[in-house]
Amino acid sequence: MTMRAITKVLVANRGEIAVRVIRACREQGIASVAVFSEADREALHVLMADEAYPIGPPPATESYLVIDKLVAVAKAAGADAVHPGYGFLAENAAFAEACAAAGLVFVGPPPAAIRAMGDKTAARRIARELGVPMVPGTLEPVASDAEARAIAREIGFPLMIKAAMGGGGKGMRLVRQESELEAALRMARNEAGAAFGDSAVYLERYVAEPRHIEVQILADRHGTVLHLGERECSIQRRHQKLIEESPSPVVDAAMRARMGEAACRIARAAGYVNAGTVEFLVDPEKNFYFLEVNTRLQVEHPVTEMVTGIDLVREQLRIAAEEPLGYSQADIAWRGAAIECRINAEDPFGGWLPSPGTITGLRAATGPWVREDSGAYEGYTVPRFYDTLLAKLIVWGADRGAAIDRMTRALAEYRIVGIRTTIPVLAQIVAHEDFRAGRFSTQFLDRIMPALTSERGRLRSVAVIAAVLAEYERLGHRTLPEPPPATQDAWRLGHRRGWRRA
Ligand code: MV4
Repeated sequence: MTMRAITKVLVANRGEIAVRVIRACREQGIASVAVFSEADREALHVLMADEAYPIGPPPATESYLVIDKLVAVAKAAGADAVHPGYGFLAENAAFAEACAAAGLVFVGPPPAAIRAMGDKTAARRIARELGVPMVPGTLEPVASDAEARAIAREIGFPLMIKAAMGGGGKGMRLVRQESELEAALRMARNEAGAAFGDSAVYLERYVAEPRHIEVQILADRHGTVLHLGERECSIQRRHQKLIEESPSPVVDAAMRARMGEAACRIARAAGYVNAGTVEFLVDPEKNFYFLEVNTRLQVEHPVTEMVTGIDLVREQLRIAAEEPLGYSQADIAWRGAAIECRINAEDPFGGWLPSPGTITGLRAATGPWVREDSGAYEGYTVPRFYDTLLAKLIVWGADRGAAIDRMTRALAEYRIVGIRTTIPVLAQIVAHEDFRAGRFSTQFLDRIMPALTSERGRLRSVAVIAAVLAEYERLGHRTLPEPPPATQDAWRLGHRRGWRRA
């Protein structure tokens, strides 16, 4: 049945996703090869892989992004396939081609599909052809300011200018009125040129207060294309997602079927193979609009795995080996609810600045229906050269309320000492009544952040008062008869200094 045997995979990535791929390989009896920069000698993926090879200096442009080095290591190590993870070269058609040219199976879509979906206007033309709902706007990049002005008048204001080769919010501009158009076009073109080496931009009508909901698809080499339902990804800050979940609190079975069918039709028309994601905006009236296709495994893939029971990395490897999926849409069932929190090495109360450094204490949350996908361990030093994502905490519950309760418990258990992380702000978001009610859009975090920061200020004041009282007591004066009981804190040990709350 297997037409391209995969026995050894080079993992062209680092951090938690490299660990995730190595684990899937090990479960399939596939050997794994890690690569690492000089900053990643002690990284977890290096410790976990069967073999590991150095690929150069810390900057990714001199290591994880150098196609020739990765292909050379794969060949030298005797790998027969390459998994790109997400980020770095995952959506680089030239990398997929270089792998193929070297006789390596690229664990991802065909280069032509990567290239086609990289151009957002090409993806829009496919969606238009299929009659998939889409935000009104241009199907080609705008050629001139004069053309842009004429089209903008048809679309109406406010509107969005987007980079044709962009994605993830880079090179994007909101234009509220015609007088702003020219300057915004210039800025968007400059930004797009600098970021993507292509200054082409297109126009779309602005959708206010949207939700970001995406559909996971799987496609094999034998014509089976199916969807695994949606992920709700609206809880984000500056296009960095913080919390994702599946199912979305606003999507019912009928809407899931319609969005899933639209996603599968786009995948088929694009000649898509392997795992992919079709992004939609959803307006407050629950109308969905096609946005773009991500031709990679996503950070938030675990929530889909938790509700469908399907191991997406295993399926990616089987598809790459030219095996048929072996099941159909009717076999996909969704059970319960899953939530993922991204734990980043950032200080949410200090301007969200990166917080690299040594993790002197680490106790991850565990227990029933709790999953942790991490690249960290106690004693590990988080390098300053890469994305700040340290770990993902994923929980499952029989329903959304149970999943929220479980995430609340898991976040209270999680301890990271030595560096700042996003854990406290994640706990506050999960505790928010609007989050529990499912009442939020992509604007949610910007709206509630000031309150979160002042909460921190209040806790700081409490901590200062407590410190003063403790000192008063140490000097022999009586204050409180008993220490106050732990509330949110799931640990009551407190014997080791390092485990006490900061
Ligand atoms: C939009 C939009 C409103 N109207 N397009 C941002 C990332 C990129 N993939 C698409 N994005 C948006 N496109 C139209 N026509 C609002 C956003 C947007 C957004 C989308 C998803 C998640 C978070 C977001 C935050 C701000 C704006």
